[in-house]
Amino acid sequence: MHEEFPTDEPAVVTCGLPYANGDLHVGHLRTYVSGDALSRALERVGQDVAFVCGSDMHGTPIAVNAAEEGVDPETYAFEYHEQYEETFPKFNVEFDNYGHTHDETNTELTREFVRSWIDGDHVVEKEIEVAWDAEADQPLPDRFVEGTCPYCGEYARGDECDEGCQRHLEPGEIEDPVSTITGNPAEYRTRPHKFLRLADFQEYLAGFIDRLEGTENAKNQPREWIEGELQDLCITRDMDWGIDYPGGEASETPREGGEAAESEEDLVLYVWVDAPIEYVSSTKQYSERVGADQFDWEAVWKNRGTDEEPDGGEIIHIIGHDIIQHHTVFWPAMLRGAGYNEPRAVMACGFVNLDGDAFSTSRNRAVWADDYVASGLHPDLYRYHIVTGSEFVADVDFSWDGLAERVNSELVGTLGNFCYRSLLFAERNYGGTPDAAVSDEVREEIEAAMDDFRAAINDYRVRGLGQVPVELARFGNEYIQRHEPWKLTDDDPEAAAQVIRDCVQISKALAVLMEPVLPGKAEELWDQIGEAGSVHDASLEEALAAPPAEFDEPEELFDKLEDETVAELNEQLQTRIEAAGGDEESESDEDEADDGEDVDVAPIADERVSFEQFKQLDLRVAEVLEAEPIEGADDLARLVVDVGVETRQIVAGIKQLHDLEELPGTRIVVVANLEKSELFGVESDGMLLAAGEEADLLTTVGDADPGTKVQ
Ligand code: B3M
Ligand code: ZN
Repeated sequence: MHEEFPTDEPAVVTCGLPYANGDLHVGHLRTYVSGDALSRALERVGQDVAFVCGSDMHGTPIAVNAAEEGVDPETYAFEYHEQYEETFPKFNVEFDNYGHTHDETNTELTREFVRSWIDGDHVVEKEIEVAWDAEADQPLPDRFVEGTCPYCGEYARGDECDEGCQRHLEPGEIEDPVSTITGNPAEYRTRPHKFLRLADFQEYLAGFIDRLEGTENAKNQPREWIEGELQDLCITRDMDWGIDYPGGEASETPREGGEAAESEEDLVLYVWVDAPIEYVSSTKQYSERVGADQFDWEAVWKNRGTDEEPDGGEIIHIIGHDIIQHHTVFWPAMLRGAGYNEPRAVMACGFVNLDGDAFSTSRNRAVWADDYVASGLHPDLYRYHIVTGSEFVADVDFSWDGLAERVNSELVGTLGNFCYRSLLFAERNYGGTPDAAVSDEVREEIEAAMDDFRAAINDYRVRGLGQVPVELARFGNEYIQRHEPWKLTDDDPEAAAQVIRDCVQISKALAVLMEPVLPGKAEELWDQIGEAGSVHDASLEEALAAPPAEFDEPEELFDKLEDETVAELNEQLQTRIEAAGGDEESESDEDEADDGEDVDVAPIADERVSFEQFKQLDLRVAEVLEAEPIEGADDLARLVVDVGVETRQIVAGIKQLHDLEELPGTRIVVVANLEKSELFGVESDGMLLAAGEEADLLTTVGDADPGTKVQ
């Protein structure tokens, strides 16, 4: 349906807006680094692209924290906003525009959106029961109340069930509400509120979700919500902090029953109204700064075509997987209701763990952005570690040890090593690039890497962007080893020159290919080859263009991360966690729920089974050959696996938990002698083993062949 990138239309890449609500840690930076890498990659292939974001200034997360600190929310939010603005570039995250939701552009545009919905008759007013704190004599919007999720029974706060089913919760929905202000059980009061009638967009959304590109979780998870009954979305809150509801004429019209409308002055818009609109506002600010002839925000966002043939650019949202519903249900409806274009893609990533466990900001169990900066390590090392550490949709682990391992083997050992040995040899023997033509083999290898790079963009695989250059460098090392040019310089100088010419070309290609994930290091390499200008302005095709004939002696691109450094960094982290150890219970910031805290571990079953009983299970290593979603089923996927003696079809509830396209080739463990069953009309002949709610697949550490018995 969508054309491949690069397209002729301008594109916008956005990242979920950080709440201006506390220090950033390296876990928070995952989406921003991913967005930065993707937008750089799009630029490399010639896509006109703007990378925009901004701070989320409103909402109860900020109001609650500001109140706790005894400052007004505006002062509080601005402090963090400024801090974020300074932090992102330290990780080479270079937004074209970084605004915030409280600025004039966003305030104006948000009001315009809401007025369009009112004009389009998509807004209704209703009296609803909202949680109320009698002692504090105030309403309890969103984070001011906590209780039980009515859908899954988990502990939930205000407007989202972030520790359970991740659903958005409407005001009044939370069960057994307790005020976070006084700790008292909340009461209910009736208040008038405004609602966006999402049901008006049901049919539209059903079509939208079929067109949507991006990651599997973002494309699949919303289906059940869209196909179910769409509740009206409450778009106002009883609060002071936020953008005022733009009642206008509507406020003067009497409501049903003839009674005059209550003043709308006290109502502000729900934070999830003005927050995504900042994506548009930030793009608009960018256009205003550089001029519409250079980047036209309206060409991306505004639909000037027809419903059948909409006209607009490519909108790509990068978010954490806890806010999929907001971006695939509410946001497209909001855009549609205001005559704006829909997102082309939503990419939802997993969380970041620290050394195998959740980050915990209240326990200071975190590597803060500032800690990383203070370590003196190059930002690109972090970028590479986080981008390639796992599939984008899966959780990824950050640890100093993990970082060192990846840096030392892949960046120092493979990428840096190849470039250094090639360029040093070239400079010493030829003063730069030897005069020879690139061999067919090497040209084809570079072309294949360029194809992989384009495919990674079009498949929304940010991880691939980091893997492609390292793979090419691996080839380079193998190539240089195979030809041993140092043995050829005397006996066959022409052959030696040819090999080194190839290696310099690979180095140049590497600079171009690594720019999205390793932009700082790519620039250094570009300089080393004697290239003028910035690799940031180079197109992907430059990978095959001739390098300069002369360059200076190179330096090592990456330094080994020494054991002592890693030990020191680990120790610092440990000391801090221990120092903060006392206040494990203190729950003061919104990240706590995102961070998940410790997992509840079920007690071990009392009843023992005999070894004989265990042996009745025929557990086998299997290799996934195919994996595809089962149409119409929310969670099920159909796998074809090789169990050594034969291939089997297995149905598993992993559709939303894994990127199915990535599974073929994975070794798993299956119960091979389970009774056959039928799920959703598809026969399942076996069962795969997976751990926990996230269905973490069991695999083998070594290379046991398919069919090997697990015992
Ligand atoms: N500020 C942060 C979150 O819920 C929230 C994102 C807004 S994106 C428009 O992850
Ligand atoms: Zn829930």
